[in-house]
Amino acid sequence: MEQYNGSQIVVLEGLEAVRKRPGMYIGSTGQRGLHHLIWEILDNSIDEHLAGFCTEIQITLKKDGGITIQDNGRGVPVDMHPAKHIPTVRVVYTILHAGGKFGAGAYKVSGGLHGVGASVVNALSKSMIVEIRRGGKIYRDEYEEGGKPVLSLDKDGLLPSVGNCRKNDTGTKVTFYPDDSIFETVEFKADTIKKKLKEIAYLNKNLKITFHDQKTGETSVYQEEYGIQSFIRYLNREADVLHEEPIYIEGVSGEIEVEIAFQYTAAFSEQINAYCNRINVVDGGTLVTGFKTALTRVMNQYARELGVLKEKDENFDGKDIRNGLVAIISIKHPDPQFEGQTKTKLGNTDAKSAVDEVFSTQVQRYFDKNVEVLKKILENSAKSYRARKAGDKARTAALKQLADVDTRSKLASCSSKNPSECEVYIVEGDSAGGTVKTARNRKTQAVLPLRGKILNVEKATLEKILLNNEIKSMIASFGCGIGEEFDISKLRYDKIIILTDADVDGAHISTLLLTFFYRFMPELIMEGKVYRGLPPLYKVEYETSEQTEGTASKTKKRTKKRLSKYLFDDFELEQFRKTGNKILNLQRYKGLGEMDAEQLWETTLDPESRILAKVSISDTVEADEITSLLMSSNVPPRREFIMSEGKYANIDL
Ligand code: 0RA
Repeated sequence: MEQYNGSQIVVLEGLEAVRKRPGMYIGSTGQRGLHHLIWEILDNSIDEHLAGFCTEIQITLKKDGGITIQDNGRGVPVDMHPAKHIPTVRVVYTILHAGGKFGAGAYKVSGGLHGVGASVVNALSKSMIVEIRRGGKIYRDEYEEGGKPVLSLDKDGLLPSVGNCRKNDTGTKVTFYPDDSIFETVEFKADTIKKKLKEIAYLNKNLKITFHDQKTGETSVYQEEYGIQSFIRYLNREADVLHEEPIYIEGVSGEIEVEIAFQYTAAFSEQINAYCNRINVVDGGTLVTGFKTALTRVMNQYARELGVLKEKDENFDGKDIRNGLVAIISIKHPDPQFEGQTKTKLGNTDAKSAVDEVFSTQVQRYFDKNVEVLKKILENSAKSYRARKAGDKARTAALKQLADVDTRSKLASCSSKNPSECEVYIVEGDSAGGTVKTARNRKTQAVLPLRGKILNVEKATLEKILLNNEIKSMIASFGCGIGEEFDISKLRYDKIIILTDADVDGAHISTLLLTFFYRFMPELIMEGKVYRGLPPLYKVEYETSEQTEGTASKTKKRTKKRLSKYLFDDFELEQFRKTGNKILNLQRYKGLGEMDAEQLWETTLDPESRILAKVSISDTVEADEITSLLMSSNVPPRREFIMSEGKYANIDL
């Protein structure tokens, strides 16, 4: 007993430290930190799944604000902990840094980033209840006010069993209530949880995850028989794929397990998402290098064998081979080293060789059986290779031509040469361009009219892209180059403002432009240089009822003034109709061209009164998804996006 009391005091001091500085352990005390608590507890159950003992996890969002995470693993051990002299379960939930790592070798693989342990969750909870089924018995332990044990132990210092169950009915059930004196909010968001569970299901093949929300009565089940293969299908659901089935590869090298799924699309881009122990290593690292090296080597070998590359040809560049590729790499590593400022890059050198070895041996097995798929991919690489070769020529040609008359003449430049005060309006159509030229402030506002639709860069080769007149004009007028030669410090303008009509076509043109920027000059968007101008849809001329009432009947005609107002969408018009003002004239602008110079200045150009929407990229994976959604030849979803997109001022590409 002496022993027990002594260690318990140290334990509570540890948990108290967590309560004093929660941010150090879970990042924040806002929404993010709050949900981090769930991921912590969930991680323990997933670790049990990775160890091969858990097939099902249930998450219940309770009516009373608590949350329960239940698994059918082996159940946390309840025996006497040899070093701490309290039941092991209490060690797991009350001693800092005990989770997962205790009992050396208990887990081969553990999520290294979240791994602050279940005791941190307990420390930040008003109440936690753990129920364990193990060896035909049910055990319970309860904690209050940041991890203080509630129940007494028996004479042997163990938890008494509270009931019986079938011997093979094992598992762990944890319920906790976050402490509202620590968190800014203690309301869990079902959508946040569901999004995470979906990703977990993709990364843990066959694991069945059930989510139940007691508040709405809703139940969702997440289970992916094909794991990351289904993830690829999901990412490519709107893309033009080159082969129907995603290619799936798995294998083990030493202690490292490797899984890769990939599929080629017609898009002019590559996307590789990497995970180590289910943690998204957004900055890649050794596992990505291993994959790229192996892919380039294997595909060049095949290209030679099949005669796609002739003896005199140079090898394909890695970029040629990855053109159109969408891939997920997921490895399990016993001792991951996460590097970089944000710990999102894998550093283990053995991960590189493991991925290389597994990928190259397994992918050859696949291609030997699926020669048609191999040929399609090689043909795609060859296309990119030729485009690149032609692109080099085209680039030189394009750069030369940029100095030539035609392209530059379309740009009506501004007189100031100070980029911090200059803006360029990219305007749809020559006629609107003409009006903008008249209306603008010549000192600071340049105008670049575009003729018709710009090229869909997602569908075109680099060669075509660089020969496209509209694109050449843009590159020339921005002054900062393109692709690898891009240099934002040379940008001639502080703002690039896209000005299109307020209709479906206008929205389409602006998304084509945004795709071009996103693919070839992404820094423009990331640095917040790109905006959309929002021209009004209506001009209403009216007289206020107030005025009419307050005017003597004789003088009425003379004092009655026509007022006018610009309305930006149908909603504003509806609101205006409710004011009861008498509408004398309502004009709907079908395009920018219908506005005269003065109107255009007031509504769209004057920095004092115009409305601009800044374009931003909040999440690259999402942006890639949206871009391929917008650019695919699958029309219905594209239309839907554009139509709703047009209404909002915030464009999160
Ligand atoms: C270590 C050893 C054993 C089980 C667990 C940890 C375990 C922990 C958690 C946390 C949530 N669910 C869990 N499931 C299992 C069992 C070792 C054995 O039975 O030999």
